[in-house]
Amino acid sequence: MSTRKHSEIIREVVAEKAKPQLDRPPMYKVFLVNDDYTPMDFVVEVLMHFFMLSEPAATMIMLKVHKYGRGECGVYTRDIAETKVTLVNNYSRANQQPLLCQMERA
Ligand code: TYC
Repeated sequence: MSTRKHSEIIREVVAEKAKPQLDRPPMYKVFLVNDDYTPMDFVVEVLMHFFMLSEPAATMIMLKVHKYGRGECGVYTRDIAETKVTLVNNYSRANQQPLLCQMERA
């Protein structure tokens, strides 16, 4: 064994391995899926309430979903995206609507 102190060696190893915590967190896209049943007004209301969008912005996203099948509502960190998905799906079910909100890695 060398003469170096055990604590010195440990400090060196930890310093080598510890990655500076500078990475940005992974981001997730939250989007709505089209269906034939949910009223357009309900979707606009959801977009305004849960995604803090103005009525014109919410209407544009709703129409995009209606036309193309799905549309992005926002990009968030994982916890926030999961919370929005859960709140929107719970709210939709509580109001007897099949509106589907999903998330995926951005
Ligand atoms: N397609 C629905 C209708 O015609 C409207 C709608 C838009 C539903 C977006 C879901 O995510 C959705 N009433």
